[in-house]
Amino acid sequence: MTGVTRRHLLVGGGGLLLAGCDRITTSPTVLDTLTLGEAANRSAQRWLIADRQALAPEFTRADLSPVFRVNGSVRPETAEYTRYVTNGFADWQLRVDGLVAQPLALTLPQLRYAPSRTQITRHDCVEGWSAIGQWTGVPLGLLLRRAGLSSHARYIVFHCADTLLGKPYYESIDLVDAFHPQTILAHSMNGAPLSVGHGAPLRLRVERQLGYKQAKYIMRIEAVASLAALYGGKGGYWEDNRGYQWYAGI
Ligand SMILES: Nc1nc2c(c(=O)[nH]1)N[C@H]1C(S)=C(S)[C@@H](COP(=O)(O)O)O[C@H]1N2
Ligand SMILES: [Mo]
Repeated sequence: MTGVTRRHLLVGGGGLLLAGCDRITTSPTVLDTLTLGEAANRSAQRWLIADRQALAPEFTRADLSPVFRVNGSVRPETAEYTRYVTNGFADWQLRVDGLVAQPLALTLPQLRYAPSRTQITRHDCVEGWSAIGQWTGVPLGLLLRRAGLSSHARYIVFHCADTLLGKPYYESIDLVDAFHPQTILAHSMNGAPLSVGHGAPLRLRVERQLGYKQAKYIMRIEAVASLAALYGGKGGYWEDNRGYQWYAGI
């Protein structure tokens, strides 16, 4: 896919709006007919979009935390997941479906050999701890483009292998975060395959958000137009059950 199409996907209508905004605010005749409120709204929107696309800070190997806590689920307890662990995820496949032209089923070797990004970032958990780790994985945007994301899709949902207090763990992000350059499906941490504790075989890194959005044990990725029909309807396990914010930006 070309850079132009990618950019279009990244900024969507926002890019068009910003172009129009520049023209409008430099034209005195049009400025006269605008209320102050409308101009202020456009300006605020410009800053909001720019802010969502900014990169999270990246660190060096010297900054890696000697201990990176394992938190939440440490090992999904289903028979299916136990079988995956026993055979080294040889028959595991990531499904990508929902509002896509071409649903995908990808093996771990396919994901490992796909183009990848490595980043050293700080993970911030709402419970009050942070840790710096190195993550390697496939940019989510790349997979979504390969699957032919529909123009009706608004959210990307991550279905996980584990349950907490009997409820399935899931999370979701919007397309700005899905196509953010640091949003990857990590298969490796600190240069080694992801451990079970940290979410083997695949976990999300969405670096502009808090720890609970970093879904571990991803089994299926679903593109949807609305979050309302999924589980509690609020877009994630913590959002449904604990009232956490859906957008956990940092
Ligand atoms: N599937 C799944 N993903 C999850 C969790 C979980 O319990 N299950 N916990 C979340 C929380 S609250 C945090 S802080 C991080 C912890 O990641 P870590 O175990 O690699 O430190 O994973 C997040 N992703
Ligand atoms: Mo967390």
